Amino acid sequence: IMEKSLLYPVTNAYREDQKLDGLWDFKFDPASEGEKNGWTEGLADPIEMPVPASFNDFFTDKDAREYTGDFWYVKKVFIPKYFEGKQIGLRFGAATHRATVYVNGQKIRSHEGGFLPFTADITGATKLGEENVVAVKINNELHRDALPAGDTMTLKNGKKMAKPFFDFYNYSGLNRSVHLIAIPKDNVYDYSTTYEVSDEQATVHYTVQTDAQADVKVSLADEAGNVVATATGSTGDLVVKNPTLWQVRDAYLYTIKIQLLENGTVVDAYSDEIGLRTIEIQGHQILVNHKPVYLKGFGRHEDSIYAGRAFDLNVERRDLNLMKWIGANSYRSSHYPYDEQAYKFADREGILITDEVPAVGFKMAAASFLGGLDQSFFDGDWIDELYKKHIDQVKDMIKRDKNHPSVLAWSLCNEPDTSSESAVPYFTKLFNDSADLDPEKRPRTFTLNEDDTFETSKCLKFPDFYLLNRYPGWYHKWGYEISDGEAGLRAELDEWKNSDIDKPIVFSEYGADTEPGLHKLPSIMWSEEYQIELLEMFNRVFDSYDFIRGEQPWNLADFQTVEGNMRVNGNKKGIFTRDRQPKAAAFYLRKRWNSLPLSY
Ligand code: GCB
Repeated sequence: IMEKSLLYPVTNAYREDQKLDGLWDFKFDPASEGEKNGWTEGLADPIEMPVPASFNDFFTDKDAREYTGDFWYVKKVFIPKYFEGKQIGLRFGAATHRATVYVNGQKIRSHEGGFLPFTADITGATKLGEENVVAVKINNELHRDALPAGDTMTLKNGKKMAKPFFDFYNYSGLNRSVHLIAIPKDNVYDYSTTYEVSDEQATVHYTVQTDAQADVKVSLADEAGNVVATATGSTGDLVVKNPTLWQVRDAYLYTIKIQLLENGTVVDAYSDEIGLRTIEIQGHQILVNHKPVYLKGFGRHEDSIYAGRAFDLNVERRDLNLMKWIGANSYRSSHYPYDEQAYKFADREGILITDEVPAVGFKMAAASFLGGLDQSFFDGDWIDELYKKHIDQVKDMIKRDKNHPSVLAWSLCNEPDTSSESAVPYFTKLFNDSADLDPEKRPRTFTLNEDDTFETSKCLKFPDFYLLNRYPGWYHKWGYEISDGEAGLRAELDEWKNSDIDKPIVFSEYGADTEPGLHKLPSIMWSEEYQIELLEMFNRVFDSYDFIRGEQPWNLADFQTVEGNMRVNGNKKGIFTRDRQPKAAAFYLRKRWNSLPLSY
């Protein structure tokens, strides 16, 4: 079910937003007996668990860290009397991967999808001016018909174990903030904007969504707070003379203020920061405000020590500073939509985001080192069920993130198996069903795995621009063979060049696992020297083709994965360590990126 409103919560004269972060009662429910045992109204002998956080890395015993199944969070929440007459909701930023919400023992709703927000309308279930018991049952199992895709197996000892078809740890829990919100019954539940810009004038075409029979007033103010345009009606235009445009790494934000009026009285208001800018693809160029942009940046993860996949403002602040220091202007929210606060940061810093839905693991063979099978993913009998969840999450991602100036494009999948014909109907549906979701019609794409080449992929007609994930020098043609890796890469790119396709290509993944502090002359794989040599090789290639319009090495920082013989305490392809300190490659990239012009 598509969420009706995904507006970020605010407090103003009409709306209330209280964060319910802090300690919650927590308990594992391996036999799924929570409801039967009355856990909807409170837990006996709970563990105190921080929110937002993944539960995993707090534990010192492995059964708890690896726990797969149902688990519960419970908190007593005081709901003030002055919420009377309002629509009251609990908004979960992310519950990994599926959740059911109860208030005072009453089931309110369920939600599937661990990386997007949902709101439980608890208006009818709450006692005002009293403490209410909020209980959330979460399940973190992985399935082939769910996003991200994987299996859940049962060990001989009866314990369940998650088997991801993807390369990041299955960190679970309430990974983002929980908000108690109260909004007027007659409210603005969504809005959107599209833009036309020139140096002399910008026009914001807006649409406001409301069910109320109310008048709509909209205004736009500059950063100094001066109102520069006003309009009335649920759709209309805001015209700005001599606008300050939102530019890459030179952001400027206007505040849009939407008011609902009934009989001349304001009944609801919502304000948000927007950027005046356009995004287009023209031939093999990516254009922002009609000018070419070359992407420099990273694939990333929401991942840090102690709290796993929890959104952490401190880590995000540090990551943004590292990206600015190194000369980056963009990133991909690999492999799931990040916390909304990340997009607000990027809006403010002029960073471009390729926003990715958690459609990852849609390829059995690529996950073979993780235990995958060698069959075409899209031949599976799980596909219809998976598609429903996939398109649902595409809808919610676009709905949630469409108003951020930082969002450049939508990535609808990471490394799907598109070299078999069975992918074609799936991707035809996916691209048809998502065509009209974004009022700005930003480019849509997905990443092409190593096996999905110019020759083998059956789905090259779908993306507006291409994201290539390529690992010569690491997963094949590694070490001293890297020169053959370079030759192979050039051979593929020559095929793109000689084809009649004229669209931008962005390298969205390439890299080498690197143990910080390991030095070797001459280089050897895993050394800091080898990581630089691999980047140099790719950069030589990028500089030889003008349709390559961006480079985003894998990954900004080292991150946690499942344990296995391919991973030494996680994926070490970070340019920075997991605690966000530079490897030698960071200084190399900084030099290159700070010398490349924006339009390179
Ligand atoms: C990929 C995946 C990414 C992995 C990376 C790697 O192709 O998209 O999730 O972490 O390769 O390092 O193997």
